[in-house]
Amino acid sequence: MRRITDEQRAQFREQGYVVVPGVLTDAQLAAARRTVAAMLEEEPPTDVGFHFLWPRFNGGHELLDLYREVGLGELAGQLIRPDLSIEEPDFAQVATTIPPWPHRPGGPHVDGLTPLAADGVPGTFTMLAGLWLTDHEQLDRGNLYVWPGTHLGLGAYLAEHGADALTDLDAMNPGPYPKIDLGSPLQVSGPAGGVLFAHYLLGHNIGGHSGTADDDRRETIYYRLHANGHRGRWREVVTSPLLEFRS
Ligand SMILES: O=C(O)CCC(=O)C(=O)O
Ligand SMILES: [Fe+2]
Repeated sequence: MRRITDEQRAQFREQGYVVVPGVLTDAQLAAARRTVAAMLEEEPPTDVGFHFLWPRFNGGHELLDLYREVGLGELAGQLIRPDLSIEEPDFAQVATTIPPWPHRPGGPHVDGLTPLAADGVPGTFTMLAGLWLTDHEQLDRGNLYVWPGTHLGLGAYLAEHGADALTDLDAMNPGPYPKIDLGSPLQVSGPAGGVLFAHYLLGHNIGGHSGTADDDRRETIYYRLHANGHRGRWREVVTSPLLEFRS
């Protein structure tokens, strides 16, 4: 079982994200790539650019088996308070980017708002976990853009305006993300087999892929993770962004 270091926990708290390298073994990586290839055969991309699949687990799925084998819940659990645990997810996102797709995001977004659920409750969660099935060592290979520290800025904005301001899509247009001081974005990078953990409130967006048609597509498997009890305290969590996290 990999351990998250104090430095990695501090980076997550301050910057809103951390990359933990070497989480998948070569065998797990190869098996996950075969699973994704089979899923993409069923629903192939029709063009360059991003292509997402949203498999639901319904109690059993190869991507749920992968989550369990990798110990992703336990690993993410080392970022949150010891009295909390990570609930098993019931769906994943297979995120691929087919080159060549020159693209730079104009700004960040926050997940779970477009569309809003019928009850108007935003689809908040504790953190995003992204398993990198392809190399992210070079930039512009489909690497995610993040705006470091914006989890704290968005939390402060919501503390001032009230948690329900998260659903004010006019004020959050175009992201959805409010007009707070964003600083400069960066592309997250590292070798295949690593995991990116990102705070729910962290501003982020999909990046371009400047490879040629002969280059590998980018492949990431995202799981949206909730600490137990998250849905009952989402208003507190989004106005106090480190509430669920371990120091
Ligand atoms: O393409 C990615 O890596 C991220 C996509 C994303 O942010 C989303 O689907 O919410
Ligand atoms: Fe997103």
